[in-house]
Amino acid sequence: MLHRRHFLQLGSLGLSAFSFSSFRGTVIGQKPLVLSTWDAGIAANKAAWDVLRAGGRALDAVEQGVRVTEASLNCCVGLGANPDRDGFVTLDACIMDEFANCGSVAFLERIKHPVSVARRVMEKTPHVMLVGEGAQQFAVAEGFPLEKAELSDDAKRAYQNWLKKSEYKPVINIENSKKQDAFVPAKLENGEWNHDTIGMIALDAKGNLSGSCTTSGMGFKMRGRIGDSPIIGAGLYVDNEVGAAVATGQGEDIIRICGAHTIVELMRQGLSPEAACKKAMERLFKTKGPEKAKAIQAGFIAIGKNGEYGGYALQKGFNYAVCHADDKNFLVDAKPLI
Ligand code: SD4
Repeated sequence: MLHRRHFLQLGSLGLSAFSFSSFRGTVIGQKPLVLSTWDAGIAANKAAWDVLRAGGRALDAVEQGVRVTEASLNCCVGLGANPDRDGFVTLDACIMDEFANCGSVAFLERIKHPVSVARRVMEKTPHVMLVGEGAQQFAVAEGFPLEKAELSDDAKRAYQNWLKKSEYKPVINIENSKKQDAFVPAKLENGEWNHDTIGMIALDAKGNLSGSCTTSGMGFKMRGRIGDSPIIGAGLYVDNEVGAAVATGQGEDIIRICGAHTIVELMRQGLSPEAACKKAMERLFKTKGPEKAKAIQAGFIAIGKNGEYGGYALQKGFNYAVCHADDKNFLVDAKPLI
C-alpha cells in the first residue's frame, strides 16, 4: 500500500525514480530497472538497459540481455559451456512476460540462443515447454541455425579432466571461482573470469515486469537432466501485479520448493523482495537439512512491482548485478543464510 509517492521525471524517455513509504517503512524504487545473476549480469544488464532506456518492453530487455551471455564463452551458459557426462552441451531456458505468457525449452542441443527459442514457443505455439529433439526441430523450423556439435576448447579441457576423475558433485560458487580446479576453467581465453547461469528480471518504464533464465545446467550432469532454469515457477516467475523472481544454483533443490513462485507469493503477502528471497531460502535449507545444505549453493533475486529489489543466497559468494541508469550498473553481494 503506497501512502506517498514522488515522481521525478528524468527525461522524455519515461525514465523515472520514485521514493515512497509503505507499511514496511521507506523504500526507494527505480523504474526502469534490471537485475541479473552473478558477475556476467553486468554485461547482460547493459544490453537490457539499451532496450529499457529507449522506453522498450521488459520482455525485449530480458531476451536481449541474456543473449549476450548465451553468445559469450563461459562455463555455464550457451554452447561454449561445459557438457553433460556424455560430452554433449544441453541447454535450458525460459521467459515470462507481464501477461503471464511463458515459454520454455529444455535439453536443447546445437542452438545458440535458447532464450529466443523459448520466446517463440511462447508466442507461436499453444504450449509452454518443448524439450530435446522436438525443441530443436521447432527451432530449426523457426530459422534458428543448427550449430556444429562441438565443444569449446575450454569445455573440451574441462571434460577431459572430469573424465579422468569421473566425479559428479556440485561445486559451490563455481560460477565466480577464481581458483583453477579440475571441473571448471578459472579463466576464459579472453582473460575474463568464468560466470554462470543467468537469470534476469526487469521492470520497464511503463511499470511492466518480465523475466528470463538460460543455462547449460550443471556441468557433467546425467544425460537428460533438467534443472530449475526452464521450469516456470521454479527457476523463474513473474506476476505483473506483484513482482518477479529468478533463481540460480542447485536446480533440484530449487524445484523442490518451487523457488521463484514461492518468492512472488511471499511478496504478495507483503514481504519485501529481500525478505521473500530469505524466507524461500529458509524453506530450501529446511527441506535440504543443515548438513546437506552446506554442500550446495542457491541464489534468489526479486523485484517488486514498486521497483524495490533484493536477493538472498544460501551461502556466501553469490552476487547479482543491478542496473537503473546509464552509469548505475553495479554488483551487490547477496546476504547468505548459512
Ligand atoms: C541448474 N540452476 O541447472 C541451474 C544451474 C545454476 O548456478 O544456476 N548454476 O540447476
